[in-house]
Amino acid sequence: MDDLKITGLRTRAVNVPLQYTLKTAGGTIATVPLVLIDLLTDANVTGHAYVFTYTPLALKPIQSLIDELGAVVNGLPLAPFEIDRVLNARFRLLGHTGLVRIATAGIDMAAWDAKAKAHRLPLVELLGGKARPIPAYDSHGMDDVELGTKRARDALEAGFKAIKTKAGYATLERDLEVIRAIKQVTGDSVELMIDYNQGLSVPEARRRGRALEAEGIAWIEEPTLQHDYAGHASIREALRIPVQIGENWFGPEDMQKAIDAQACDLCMPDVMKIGGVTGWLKASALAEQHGMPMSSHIFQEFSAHLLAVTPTAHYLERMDLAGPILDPVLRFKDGNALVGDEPGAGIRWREEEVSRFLV
Ligand code: SMN
Ligand code: MG
Repeated sequence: MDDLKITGLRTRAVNVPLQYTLKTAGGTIATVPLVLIDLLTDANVTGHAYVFTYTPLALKPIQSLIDELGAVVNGLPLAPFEIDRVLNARFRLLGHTGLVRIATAGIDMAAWDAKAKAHRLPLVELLGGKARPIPAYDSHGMDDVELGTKRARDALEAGFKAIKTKAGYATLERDLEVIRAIKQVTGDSVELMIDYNQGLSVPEARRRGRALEAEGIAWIEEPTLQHDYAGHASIREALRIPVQIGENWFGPEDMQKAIDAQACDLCMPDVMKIGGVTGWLKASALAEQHGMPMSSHIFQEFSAHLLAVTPTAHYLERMDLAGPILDPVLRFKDGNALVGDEPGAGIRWREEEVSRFLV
């Protein structure tokens, strides 16, 4: 079992439709460009993972990077920390960030999935944990009043106890109008989070944030430019609402810089940008040492396993970006995410749908 090796790698690029166009203050996502990874091994199991390229423009370059890395990982032991060491060294000079980090993270996730399958364990158990229901929030876009309130009602009906919506409309008054309309639907027993997707200047974030203080908001997310940790620290200083960031951290090294700058109360690394499962495990140790509640960002299938072994686990973000091409292994019940007991991370391609959306 211990001398398992990687024997090959295959990628496919797809562009998957969305039920609702995802509007954010930082730009709109109309379709979901994904690179699907199949990592072949000599254990008669194939590891599956996908990476999300945000824009179709980056789909082919990222696919091509992953394909090139196939030659680097071919023959390596199916040991993600070993692969991590090799790939970190390989990109010391270029920099292990951006598209490169996305590519290596995809391989890391597929390797963990394959290893869990080889041991016939759900990923959470391979990591030494035990599956448990993870509180999940339903994540929405900048949907305005009509769609925003409809989605809030649908989420409550589906059993969610927490919802996130996006703001950053042209004026504070418009933000308040939409937020109050949604709050009217959710009432006070459901947590409501607000995501600004980097849309505000620092002073405007302080101004809007103060106005939101009376609305009972659970967190304010990325109020200003993601790399401006000092700016986030000054917003945090001015507000009673917890500041949430992390989806744009490339590697635990970015998280460390944000912690040093005291930029946030809460964190939500993205399992892809943080460096895959291996990167997440390093990040979760940092969160624990700083007493920082840690949520996930998209990638709900892997994240449900990972949050179960995260000491300061907070919320799983339910945003079903890959839903159309996946079998629904991950389930949601009474506002919780439940991983099944099948081996791996719960990524199973619906091949017919994959063919339909192939690029
Ligand atoms: C987000 C998710 C997916 C694409 C773009 C932005 C986001 C979130 O900021 O937190 O859900
Ligand atoms: Mg966000």
